[in-house]
Amino acid sequence: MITDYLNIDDLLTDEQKLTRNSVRAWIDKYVIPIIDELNQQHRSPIELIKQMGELGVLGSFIPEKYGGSGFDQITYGLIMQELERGDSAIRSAASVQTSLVMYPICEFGNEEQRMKFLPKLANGEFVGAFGLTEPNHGSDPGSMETKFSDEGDCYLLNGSKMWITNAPICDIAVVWAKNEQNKVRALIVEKEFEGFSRPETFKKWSLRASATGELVFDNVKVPKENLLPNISGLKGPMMCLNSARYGIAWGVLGAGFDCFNTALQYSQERKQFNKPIASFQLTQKKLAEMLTELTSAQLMALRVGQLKNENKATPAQISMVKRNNVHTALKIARESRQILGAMGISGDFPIMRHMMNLESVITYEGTHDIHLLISGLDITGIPAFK
Ligand code: TGC
Ligand code: FAD
Repeated sequence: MITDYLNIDDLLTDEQKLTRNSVRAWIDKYVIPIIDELNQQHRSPIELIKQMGELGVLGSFIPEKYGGSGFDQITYGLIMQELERGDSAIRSAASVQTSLVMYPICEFGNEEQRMKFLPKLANGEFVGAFGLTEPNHGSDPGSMETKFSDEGDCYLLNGSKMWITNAPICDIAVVWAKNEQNKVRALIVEKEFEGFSRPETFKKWSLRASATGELVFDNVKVPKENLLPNISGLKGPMMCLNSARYGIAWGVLGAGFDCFNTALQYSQERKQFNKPIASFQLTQKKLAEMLTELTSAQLMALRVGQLKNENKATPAQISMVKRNNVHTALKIARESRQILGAMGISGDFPIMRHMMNLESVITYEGTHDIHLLISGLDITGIPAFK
């Protein structure tokens, strides 16, 4: 098994390695044995989310006084890498909870909101969701139609969100909606609020172990204390996305290395024409290129992690690493599947499952092309979105 060709471990602290190894062991013990079956059954493992709370991987960079683990950004990345080696659905659940629900409450909320919600999100008692995408607005969230009005004693919320991770199982959702002044704000919507429903989206061929759904708001009365006071404008959800996109850049390394190592081992054992298929130059070319690309992706993730720890990572740098690393992992999943021949499509190996998951990962948190345009804007100074 090769996971560290350039001795990147030498650049990590003992605490970072210890945390990574404990998440690795948890994935081996509790996720790997059941993950194919969960995917075959299209079942999301809420019990694993609770266990992740106990393990301390929900809110890993949130301060300890709110129930988080207070880890640095590289540790957060390493955790995401190990979770996604298990399955993108497991990483997704932790990404959403940490970067898209706990982070905005911590960063944009007041102290009462932090104390009320963060400890329960950290220990897995509460599951959170993040509502930005709508049926008519995905890449262009600034045109969202979901809106709320001030009714004096509460806000009245109307609209809907689509393709929302954890929607059917969430206890609370951080929902981005426009107020009467057309400003994007965030409301915490709790599952028992009247008029709030969360239908599940079925028939997915990707992220089958993740509960995806809609958030529908039909005249939902939201108490005024559930508005996040310290953020206004589209930069709010975008700041959350910076954190989640960064985590994805690490996460997909886990899926990519799992595919690579499965293909490596299979190619050493499988014989055709009386020789292991690993002895053919064409197979070696595939393996050598895969490891080179994965190692480059690892270094990019590490460098952006260092910049994030220093509060210097720019949104465009994060877009570049998200785009590059997801694309790399997806290419590696496809190449690895080829190496296994027919066995590559079997649930006895993880490759096809990772490949199907990565088809979502390359679309959510900003599509492959949207991230290219973000890089294009950063390089040229000219926006090409509109
Ligand atoms: P634009 O005019 O460029 O920006 C509006 C305001 O936002 C600010 N901003 C950012 N701030 C911080 N970080 C960023 N990355 C930012 N990007 C933009 C910007 O400075 C501006 O601020 P201000 O103060 O001047 O108003 O906005 P635009 O309408 O032209 O859109 C730009 C675009 C296309 C880049 C952006 O909207 C985009 O990235 N679209 C992709 C949407 C997306 O990523 N959606 C993800 C939904 S959540 C999800 O997928 C979760 S999956 C979870 C899982 O299961 O793991
Ligand atoms: P569209 O925006 O309609 O894009 C369709 C195509 O057009 C893409 O190829 C895109 O690159 C291209 N395109 C769009 N605009 C341009 C342009 N200006 N120039 C060139 N090409 C362009 N969202 C949430 O808010 N919360 C979640 O928890 C969440 N979880 C998700 C889970 C899953 C499994 C999936 C699949 C999605 C999830 N999403 C979530 C939604 C996700 O963020 C969106 O799907 C994504 O942002 C793209 O939006 P869209 O699907 O509407 O595609």
